[in-house]
Amino acid sequence: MRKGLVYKSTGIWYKVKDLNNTFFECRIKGNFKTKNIKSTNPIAVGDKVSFSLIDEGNRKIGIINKIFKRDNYIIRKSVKLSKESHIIASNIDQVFLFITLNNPPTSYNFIDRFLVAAEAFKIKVILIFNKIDTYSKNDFEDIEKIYKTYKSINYDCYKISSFSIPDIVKIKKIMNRKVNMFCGHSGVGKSTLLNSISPNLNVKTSKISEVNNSGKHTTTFAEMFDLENQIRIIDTPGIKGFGLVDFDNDKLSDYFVEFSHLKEYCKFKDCNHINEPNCMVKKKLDQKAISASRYKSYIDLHFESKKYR
Ligand SMILES: Nc1nc2c(ncn2[C@@H]2O[C@H](COP(=O)(O)OP(=O)(O)OP(=O)(O)O)[C@@H](O)[C@H]2O)c(=O)[nH]1
Ligand SMILES: [Mg+2]
Ligand SMILES: [Zn+2]
Repeated sequence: MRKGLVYKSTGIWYKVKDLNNTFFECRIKGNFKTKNIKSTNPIAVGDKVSFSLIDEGNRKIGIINKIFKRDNYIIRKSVKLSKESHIIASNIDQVFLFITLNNPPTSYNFIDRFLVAAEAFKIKVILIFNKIDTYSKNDFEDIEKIYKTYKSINYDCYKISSFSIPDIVKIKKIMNRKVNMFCGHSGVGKSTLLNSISPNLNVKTSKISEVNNSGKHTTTFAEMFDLENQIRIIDTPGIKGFGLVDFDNDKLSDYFVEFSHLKEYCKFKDCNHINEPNCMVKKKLDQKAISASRYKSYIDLHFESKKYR
């Protein structure tokens, strides 16, 4: 029996590195199930597993027989009503959420959904405003607005170009000795930044479509890479929608970090911050101390989770 870490999963085979740094191609038995989590993929990148080797023709492959408990994971549904959920990666130290203004567009709603999913596991999210070299003066003002929304509620935010050496050096520094995950829509530049950080990887990238400013889903499977300084990066396929999975509506306001400490000043302990009198969140919203876009995302998610559960 060997222990290993999953570097890539196609749903059919898994690339697993054992404790001696040897990679094995692994499979799972048909009846393999993970407890309590309904996901389309029983095993995800970042999972710690054990496996035994068997002969297949003239080579050895692994059969995964156990998955160790996940510290955390990022899970999503592709569409709101879907029952199928997908674990993108597990056992992550921090996530880099890539945001672009219009090449492709990234909405507040998408960002906030992602932040809620990560906050549910207290996974640190770093917001990367990429492609800063492409913006006009007006674009830049718009991106500055989004940047300030998140900077002011204490998320780490960086405005970068994936082609700027000082930016690459800066980002690489905060990745040292960590498992870093790249997320965002297709075409935001996740694989490009990975190549900039580690040019010998030569990961595939492609231009976004000029017709509709959207990416071409170039990366098709999440994959982890080992870099110098014990940096691990998980590059992931672009995601369109981010449907929340298994989240507790009562906890939603805790996952909006700037709301969570206001709750104790609301009149009602179980205040939903919607129609209740003497609600501190609403008061701060009126005073513009809470951003309207964040509150709108909160309302959207609140009613969505009530409706679909
Ligand atoms: N000008 C400019 N272009 C960039 C930057 N980052 C990425 N790009 C370009 O954006 C396009 C898409 O980049 P990818 O790295 O393939 O995007 P991705 O996020 O990996 O996309 P998927 O794999 O489809 O999810 C490529 O043409 C890159 O050259 C940047 O900072 N500035
Ligand atoms: Mg990619
Ligand atoms: Zn309230």
